[in-house]
Amino acid sequence: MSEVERTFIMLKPSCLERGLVGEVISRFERKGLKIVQVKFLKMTRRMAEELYSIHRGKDFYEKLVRTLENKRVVAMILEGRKAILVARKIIGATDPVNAEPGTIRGDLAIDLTENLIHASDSLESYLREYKIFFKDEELETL
Ligand code: FUP
Repeated sequence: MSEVERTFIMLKPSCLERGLVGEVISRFERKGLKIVQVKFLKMTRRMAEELYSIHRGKDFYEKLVRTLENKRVVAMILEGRKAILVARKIIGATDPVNAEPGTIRGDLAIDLTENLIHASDSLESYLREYKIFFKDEELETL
């Protein structure tokens, strides 16, 4: 069975505000992951709630949704060998304080909620999350 898979990545508003879009995308490309699709878009409250639906009810949920609501993000689909696991390793631990140097969060972030980037953590998450941002026909490779 092929190990090639896809993953969903979202560069958070803080990543755009700090001018780190190129730096972050370049780290994935240098690793060997291919960009299948990429787009800038403005997040609605509904999209933010859907992306973080597993955290609904937690004390940080409202703050988390507000960091995305009506803000510009970059959504993308990456492809490569074990892409879901590889992207999570490149990103580093959720809390940038614990993220290892050499990872995106370890090198470039310090705030927990504004930790620059989101990446699907499982195939199940990927299949749910990419649909919030992309139509299937947008992901067909030519
Ligand atoms: P991750 O998949 O690494 O983005 O991490 P989680 O799904 O656990 O968390 C989702 C987002 O909630 C993270 F980007 C950071 C934020 N968060 C907080 O703001 N406070 C917390 O206590 C935990 C997570």
